Amino acid sequence: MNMLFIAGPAGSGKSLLTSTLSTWIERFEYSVCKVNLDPASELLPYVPDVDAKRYVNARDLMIKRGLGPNGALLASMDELLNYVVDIKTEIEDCRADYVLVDLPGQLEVIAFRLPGPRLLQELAEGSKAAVIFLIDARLVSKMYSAYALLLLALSTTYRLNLPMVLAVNKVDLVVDLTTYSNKKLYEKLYEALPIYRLLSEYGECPSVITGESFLDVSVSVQLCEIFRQFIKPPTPISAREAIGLDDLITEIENVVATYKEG
Ligand SMILES: Nc1nc2c(ncn2[C@@H]2O[C@H](COP(=O)(O)OP(=O)(O)OP(=O)(O)O)[C@@H](O)[C@H]2O)c(=O)[nH]1
Ligand SMILES: [Mg+2]
Repeated sequence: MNMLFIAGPAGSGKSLLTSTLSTWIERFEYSVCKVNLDPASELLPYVPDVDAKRYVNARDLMIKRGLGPNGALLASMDELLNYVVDIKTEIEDCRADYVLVDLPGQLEVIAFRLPGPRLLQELAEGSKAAVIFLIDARLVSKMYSAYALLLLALSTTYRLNLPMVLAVNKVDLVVDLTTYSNKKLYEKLYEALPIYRLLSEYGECPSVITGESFLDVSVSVQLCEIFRQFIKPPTPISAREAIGLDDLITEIENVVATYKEG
């Protein structure tokens, strides 16, 4: 069983990817279990096989405990930990080749507080697991925002302690996909999105950030070198147009195969 946690900032396309990727995987005769782990989700673009909202509903907690939306989500994740065995049993009962876990968009509750990483670790135990970290293509159209999102992705990996595949989603919004071919797409993205210049091996780090305004150029150069050591250029995808999903699965298979538990 491959357990893929779909993470990323709010609105990056996690739920739509859960839907599109499951349809795409099923076409290859593999079975998929779709898990909604967002207790605050309202409308989902797929029918979950396992739904955290059956156990904990953030909206109900808001009303019952007089909490605001953020506090209710934090409280929901604490509550969910009490049901981790039930959720895991439901997932195992799916007996699926792939489990796609759609996570809440508030990265704070997933990665930066105690219950999130614990919940994911317990669900992942015994499976081959990886995190797909989605970045909205429109948010990395400037070099400084590419830095910020890569730092966020790296810190999320450290907190979750799971292998990660980085994907830039919504590429349909930044490049014209009508003449789509893999090579052309990468060329266009290299021009359109600085994150590809930053992470590709063409051009040394100092030349890549020339002309950009940074708080500290030497730190930025060092960070660029660190990024290149740990992060491959992200897989470009469009959850809406079902583009790049074959490359995404290949990347996932690669990181899962090289990952050693513990
Ligand atoms: N054009 C385009 N729109 C997309 C793509 N992926 C997602 N969207 C849209 O982006 C919006 C947010 O998508 P969701 O799937 O709800 O994003 P999410 O990450 O699950 O959002 P939260 O759970 O609220 O954090 C929706 O309007 C989607 O239709 C894409 O590849 N291309
Ligand atoms: Mg969602």
